[in-house]
Amino acid sequence: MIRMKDIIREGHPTLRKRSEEVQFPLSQEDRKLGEDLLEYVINSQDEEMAQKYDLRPGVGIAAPQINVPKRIFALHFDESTGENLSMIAVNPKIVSHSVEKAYLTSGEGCLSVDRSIPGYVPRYARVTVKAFNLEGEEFKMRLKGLPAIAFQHELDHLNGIMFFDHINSQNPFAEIENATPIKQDLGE
Ligand code: 4LI
Ligand code: NI
Repeated sequence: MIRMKDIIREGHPTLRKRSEEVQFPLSQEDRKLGEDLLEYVINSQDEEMAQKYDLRPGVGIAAPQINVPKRIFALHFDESTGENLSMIAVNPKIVSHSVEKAYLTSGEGCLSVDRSIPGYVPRYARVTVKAFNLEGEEFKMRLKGLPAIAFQHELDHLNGIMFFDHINSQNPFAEIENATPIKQDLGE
């Protein structure tokens, strides 16, 4: 089971590396990695589990965040987030995206960042993505809203990019052209 002590924090060099593609068929180890990542996000959203094991809540976590530089991440949204999506994405990619952008009005948080970094993080409003599941089957889907933002946040981790790299350093709350603000209440 992944705990907060297993999650590396900003400043660790692995968070700045490009992670390696995963080869199929998946090794037992890679399969376990994917399952553990999904288990973390599910448990972290369960108040009892989160308290008991001191897990910070998240909707996404990527393998490099536990110091494994492989192209795998997990996302989980349940009814309480107003979405219903759970995935383990292996070798994920964005195949196309909207011109329109979107951003969370409350900014973004990251399990590898222990401080709150204010500012708008511009993302594509809609993305069409492709990835493989643990069985090695390719899937394709269209995402919008928070799932689209989270997918881009986690894909960035596989490329050594942190969310704050995207924040306007002159003015963190500068208006973003052609963007929809997303007011998201999570956690209740
Ligand atoms: C409890 C139970 C307010 C502040 C609002 C909590 C279940 C911030 C938002 C959650 C913010 C759940 C989240 C992300 C933000 C803020 C991630 C709470 C889990 C809110 C997820 C990857 C950015 C994703 C919306 C600095 C660890 N998650 N909030 N950003 N929630 N959560 N991100 N932003 N301001 N990060 O953090 O999983 S994309 Cl679901
Ligand atoms: Ni993150």
